[in-house]
Amino acid sequence: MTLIEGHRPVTPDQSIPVWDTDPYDPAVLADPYPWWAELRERGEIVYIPKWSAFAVGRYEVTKTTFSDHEVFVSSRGVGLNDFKLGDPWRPPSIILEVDPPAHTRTRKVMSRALSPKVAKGLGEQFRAAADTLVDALLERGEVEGVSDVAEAFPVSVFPRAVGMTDVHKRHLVDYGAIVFNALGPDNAIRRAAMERAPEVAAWINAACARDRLTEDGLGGMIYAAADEGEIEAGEAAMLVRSFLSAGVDTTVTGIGNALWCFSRNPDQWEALKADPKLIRPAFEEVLRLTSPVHTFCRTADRDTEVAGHPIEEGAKVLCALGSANMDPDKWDDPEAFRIDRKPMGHLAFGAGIHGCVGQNIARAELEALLGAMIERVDRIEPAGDAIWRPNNAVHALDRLPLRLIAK
Ligand code: HEM
Ligand code: OVM
Repeated sequence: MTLIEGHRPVTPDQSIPVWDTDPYDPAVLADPYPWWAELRERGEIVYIPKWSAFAVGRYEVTKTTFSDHEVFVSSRGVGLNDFKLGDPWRPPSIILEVDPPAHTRTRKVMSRALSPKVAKGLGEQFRAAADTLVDALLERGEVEGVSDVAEAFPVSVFPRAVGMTDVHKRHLVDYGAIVFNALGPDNAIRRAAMERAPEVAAWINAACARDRLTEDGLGGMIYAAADEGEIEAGEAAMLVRSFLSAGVDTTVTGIGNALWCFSRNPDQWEALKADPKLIRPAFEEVLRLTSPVHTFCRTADRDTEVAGHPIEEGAKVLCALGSANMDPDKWDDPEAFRIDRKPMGHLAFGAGIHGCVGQNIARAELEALLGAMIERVDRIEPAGDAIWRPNNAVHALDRLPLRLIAK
């Protein structure tokens, strides 16, 4: 058997179905729904020889495995590569890629900076920016949903919220895609991302320095925690890096996917215009149905069991969050986009101690944008085919031509 760096061959227990497939095949990544259905069909857990990894995709087992942080650790990486077997491409995140007690300390600082109260305050700025953007879009009528809306909005508000004084929009969007592609195996997609990584990562790392940030933004709050002695100055820079890793491409994807949902379900747009209270549940439904982050992995730190099947120490388990969000045993008519569903317990923001610490900010961005849109946009129509962009961990559009018709 060949040794792939960051992987080691595993002999799965006989009770575990072996599936000769590649979850990171570009065709699967571009349209993961049939693959997810087969994953759920095949069992509670499957073994994928191509990457010496296990995979789960039914709702209950995915949630349980993903949130069992004592056995299924994050410190060995939340991608396919085991940090114990090969060095990660960048210094690990000190919130995402650590376990308690290290995690508890950094998480506290990040939770404070991204609290509901902070998000509420930012919401007003977000809404003003959204009003301006939507007016400009309507002047044009035909727009490219990904670049003109999904990318344009977060880069117009998030760097300012962080307090960045110098904004390279392209690097900010691309860094997220690189970080998420790096979670996959050494395939063509990851290699293409890694080619651009040195230049983009160098810019990002430099942008995390204290003297590149204002005092009154999210970044300033992290450095204030360093002044208080809660964390080291070097750790502050690393936590700002986490904002820039997780805070842009995710919301870009969430917005793109929301526009895709509404442009393909005009009755749901009508329902949203008729009842602004549905904005929040509508975004949760977008997240459930499209899962912007489709996969994160965990590593078994000791011999254990998944749904009664033994697996050994060092086993990587690919947790298909997107699949859990489509499990018909959990969701009634899962393929339907219904903005009044209120999909409590969806896994698009993860679950457990690592559950998305930025979710209040993400919701505030979407609330501002959809709020501005329902006041101005009568119809959102497809103006061409939607094209998905394969990414090893993100389920995102590459292109979404749209026609926006003003009220
Ligand atoms: C964690 C998804 C927006 C910052 C996570 C996790 C998921 C996720 C699934 C769990 C990772 C794990 O358990 O291994 C999303 C989605 C977003 C979004 C779908 C938008 C729609 C944001 C934003 C920020 C952010 C806007 C920053 C402002 C983080 C951080 C973590 C995280 C720092 C690590 C938390 C920890 O390990 O304790 N996100 N995220 N995210 N997210 Fe988000
Ligand atoms: C980080 C981070 C957090 C969440 C997601 C992510 C893989 C990165 O702390 O760097 O993207």
